[in-house]
Amino acid sequence: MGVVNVTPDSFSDGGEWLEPDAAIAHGLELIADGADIVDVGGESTRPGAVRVGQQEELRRVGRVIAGLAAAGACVSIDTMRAQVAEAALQAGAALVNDVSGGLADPGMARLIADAGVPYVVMHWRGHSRGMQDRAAYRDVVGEVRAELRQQVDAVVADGVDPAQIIVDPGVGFAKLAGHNWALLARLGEISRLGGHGSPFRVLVGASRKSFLGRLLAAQDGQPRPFASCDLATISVTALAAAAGAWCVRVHSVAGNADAVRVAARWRQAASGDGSGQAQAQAPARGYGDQYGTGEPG
Ligand code: PMM
Repeated sequence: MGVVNVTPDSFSDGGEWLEPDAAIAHGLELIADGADIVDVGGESTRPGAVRVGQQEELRRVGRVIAGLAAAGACVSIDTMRAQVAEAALQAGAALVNDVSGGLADPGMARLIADAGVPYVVMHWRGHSRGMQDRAAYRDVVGEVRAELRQQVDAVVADGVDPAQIIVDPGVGFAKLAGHNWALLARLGEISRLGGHGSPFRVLVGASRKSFLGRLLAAQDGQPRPFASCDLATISVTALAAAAGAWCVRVHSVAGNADAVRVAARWRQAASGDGSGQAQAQAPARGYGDQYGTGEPG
């Protein structure tokens, strides 16, 4: 999944794709680089971000989604608002990526239930402003699993088909670096929340996030700038994909698409392909099928 943030203030690409034609061209570039899905967002969720108004969010994403969908791209809308998701689906989006996992807008689950589209439910403890104050856990994997399960239960109770749900541990959302690493290292447990036909497909959004820059800090302690964290992102992608993640959300696609293909071949070999002859499968498309559907990842 390649990212197009149509925002002035996103962490790594804020301001770059505010102009619709530039955003559309960038989305098509991500597809050409190997993305199966382009995730379009009009509201930054970086720690401390202030919310954007609904009309402005709609204005930012509308033309971009319509342009990408018309060009044949599989588009996801990154929004917490049901009305933005609805307009995006009308404009041609095929998937809704809700970082609040149904908690920010009580109308979201009903919309998803009616639309019958894939729905990303991310672990979330509240809006970006003040979010890091909530990064307190005694057992981060256990608590994230329990809270994510509650979010899933709530949207299913509102009519969402469990088979359409993709879960996401919410890397960097009310999490400190150690929390992120613990969740990444135990992705299999995130997929197995119990109930509703679990295991769920898992999406991971670690791309260029600050815990990578902090890991790779210089000797003087200066975190590595996000623009130099793409190789670290690719490493996370390889490990997450090898662990069975369905999808990774990334800003720069080419190296990550290669990593997904390597991981797919790795998994194939691990699952008993003893021939030693098979080639790595050509397309990244359709990868990530551990949890069942064969939809694009
Ligand atoms: N992270 C960001 C935005 N949307 N969606 C999902 N499902 N998971 C994430 O981890 C996620 C997301 C923030 O990243 P950016 O502003 O750097 O693109």
